Amino acid sequence: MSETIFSKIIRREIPANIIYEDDLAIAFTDVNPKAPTHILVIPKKPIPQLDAATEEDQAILGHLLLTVKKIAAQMNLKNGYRVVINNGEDGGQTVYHLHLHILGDRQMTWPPG
Ligand code: DGP
Repeated sequence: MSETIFSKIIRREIPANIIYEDDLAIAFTDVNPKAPTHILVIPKKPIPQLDAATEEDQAILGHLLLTVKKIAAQMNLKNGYRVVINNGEDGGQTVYHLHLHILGDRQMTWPPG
């Protein structure tokens, strides 16, 4: 399994603005925000990317989406928000620990760049 900067955030070895945590997931603000609200939701299990998830991870993947919804309510994103998973090189993934971006508090455009 992979070891990235996000594993260090989970272990509190480097600082992060952690806004949510439970047994399976943790969420913190993105260090390089692309919207006024930009949060990363990650599993504590270091799944490197969506492509590496297996049937065994089904409950974790579902949990991550429900956690997104909970955090959106916590952050008062009443007008909507965007959820993004960058997978692999063409997807623009830079940190190989699965993460869901929550972007909010501005109007998103489509298609994304
Ligand atoms: P992605 O391109 O989908 O792999 O996004 C990785 C995101 O992680 C990127 O938006 C910046 C963020 N990031 C990278 N290193 C750190 C860090 O040390 N702390 C925090 N809070 N965010 C980080």
